[in-house]
Amino acid sequence: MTKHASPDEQAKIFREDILQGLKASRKTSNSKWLYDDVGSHLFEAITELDAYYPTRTELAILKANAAKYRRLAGARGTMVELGSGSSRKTDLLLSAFQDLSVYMPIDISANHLKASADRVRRAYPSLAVIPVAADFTQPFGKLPLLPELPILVFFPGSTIGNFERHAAADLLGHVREAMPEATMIVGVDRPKAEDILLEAYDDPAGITAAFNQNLLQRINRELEADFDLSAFTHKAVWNARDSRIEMHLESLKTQTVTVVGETIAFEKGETIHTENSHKYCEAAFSDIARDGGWRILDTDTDEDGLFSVYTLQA
Ligand code: AVJ
Repeated sequence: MTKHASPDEQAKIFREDILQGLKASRKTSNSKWLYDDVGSHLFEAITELDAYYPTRTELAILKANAAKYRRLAGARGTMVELGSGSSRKTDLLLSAFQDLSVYMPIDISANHLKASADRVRRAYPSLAVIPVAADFTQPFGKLPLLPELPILVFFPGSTIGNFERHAAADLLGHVREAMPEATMIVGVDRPKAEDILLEAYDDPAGITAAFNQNLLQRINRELEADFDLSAFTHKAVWNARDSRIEMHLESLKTQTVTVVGETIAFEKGETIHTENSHKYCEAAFSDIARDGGWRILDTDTDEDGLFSVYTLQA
């Protein structure tokens, strides 16, 4: 896990990854780079949108099943949260788990992490809050866990859907290696009508567009680049073959951009592929879980079948 990467090392990793993605024949950027401070705040704003159904749907499922998850967490247990994104979901579980001992949020955005850890400490003074700033797509290093306490890993928001299938299985495998006795609760978005999906990822208020375009601003800020934001537009497309929504930034004209001294050429209509959001039915997710060494113990779904929360054990 890159938890000990210094800010300088993080900057180097960002620079090299972005340059490599922009020089590829199909330009890409890992979706984790969307989440700098500004991006994390824009994402929180997305979760409040009417068009963005996943957050409220998952919250309702968690609420309806909180007592069951509490039993799984056990008494005086540890809750490890991967990608401590939405505070509302964390709150819901923490308030239901009154006898929890430790809360360990793991997130790539150190500032976002600090803010959410501070907030949880204020709201739950008797809880030990141990934030870990790390990129959980890398193998876990040693986590400061108390092995004798039961562990519930909470991985909400369909973040798992942002990974390619093999990477999703690898990630689940890393979690199992680090915490083989744990129970895991994973939120996973499901396939549904294309118009609902497109509206959720290209909302009328333009917040998702701003979230996507912030990547170019971030590259301009951190990599001495000169992206003209008005020359790129947000695009969401449904890729039926791979059962995923893709976000792209489309170049509106033929242009060149300078990024850390390198010239990157864009054709008109060429895109940077910035995110995948896979939508899995239970059978598809079960295959990924199995490849990561987990089996589905339980499935909780809303009545419209939009979203599922799976309980996994190794
Ligand atoms: C990070 C998985 C919660 O894929 O739905 C929201 C990110 N991107 N709108 C998703 C996202 C565009 C989101 N998750």
